[in-house]
Amino acid sequence: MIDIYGGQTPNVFKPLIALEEMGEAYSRIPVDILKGEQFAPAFLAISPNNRVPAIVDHDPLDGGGPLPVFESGAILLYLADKHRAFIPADARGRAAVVEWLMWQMGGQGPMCGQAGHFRNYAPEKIPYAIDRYSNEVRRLYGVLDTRLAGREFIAGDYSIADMACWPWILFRDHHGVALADFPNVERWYAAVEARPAVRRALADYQPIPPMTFTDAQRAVLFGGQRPQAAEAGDERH
Ligand SMILES: N[C@@H](CCC(=O)N[C@@H](CS)C(=O)NCC(=O)O)C(=O)O
Repeated sequence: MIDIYGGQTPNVFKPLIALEEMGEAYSRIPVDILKGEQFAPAFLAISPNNRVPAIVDHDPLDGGGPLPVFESGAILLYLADKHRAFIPADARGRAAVVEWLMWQMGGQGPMCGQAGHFRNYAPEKIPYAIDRYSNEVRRLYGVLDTRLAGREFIAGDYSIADMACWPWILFRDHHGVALADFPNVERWYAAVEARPAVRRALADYQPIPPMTFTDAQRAVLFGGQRPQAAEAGDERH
C-alpha cells in the first residue's frame, strides 16, 4: 500500500496516473496547500520541500520499513523501477525516458507554473513577466510538438515521460495555450486521456479555473510564510 499526499494539482496527477497504470494499491491523503498543511512537521518529515506530491511506500521491495519519496519525477522513477514498467531496461531506451522526464521537471512544469502565476495570480500585471513565461511555454509546446511528429509517445512506448508531461497540459487554460496550435501534442494528449488508468486517476477531477486567493492564502502560497498552525506543531499527518 502506498500513501499519496496531495490534491488536484498537475504534479499530484503524475504519480496518481502511475499508480493506476501500475495497479499499485494506494490511499490518497489530502494536503490543503491553501491552508498551509504542507508546512505541518509530520508532512515535512516526508516532503522537506513543503510541496506535494509525496508518497510513503509501506511495501518497499527491500522489505524494510516505510519508504518516503518526494518530488514527482523521483516518485515516477521509483514506481517505474519498483514495477519494472513504463521505463525500458536497455540503456538507450531508459536514457530517452529520463531525458524527457527531466525536460518536464526542469522546463515544462516550472515554466507553466510561472506563466500561470504571472498571468493569473500576480497582484499586478507585469507585461515583461507575462510575456517572458508565456513565450517560454509556447516554445516548450513547440519542442514537444516536434518531438511527437511521427511518434505515438514521447520516448518509445508509453512511459513515465508521458505521465509526467500530460497533467500540465490538462491545465493549459491557465497558461494561455490552445492545443489546436500544436497538432501532434493534441493527438498525443487525446490518446493519453483515453487510457482507462488516466480516466480512473482523474475520476473526481473538477476543472479548476484560475482562483482568487485571500491575503492569508497568498501569504502561505506565494509569500513564503508558514501558517501559525504549522509553527505550533500541527500533527495532523
Ligand atoms: N518539483 C515539485 C513541484 C511540486 C509543487 O510545486 N507542488 C505544488 C502543487 S502543484 C505545491 O505543493 N505547492 C505548495 C506551496 O507552494 O507551498 C514536484 O514536481 O513534485
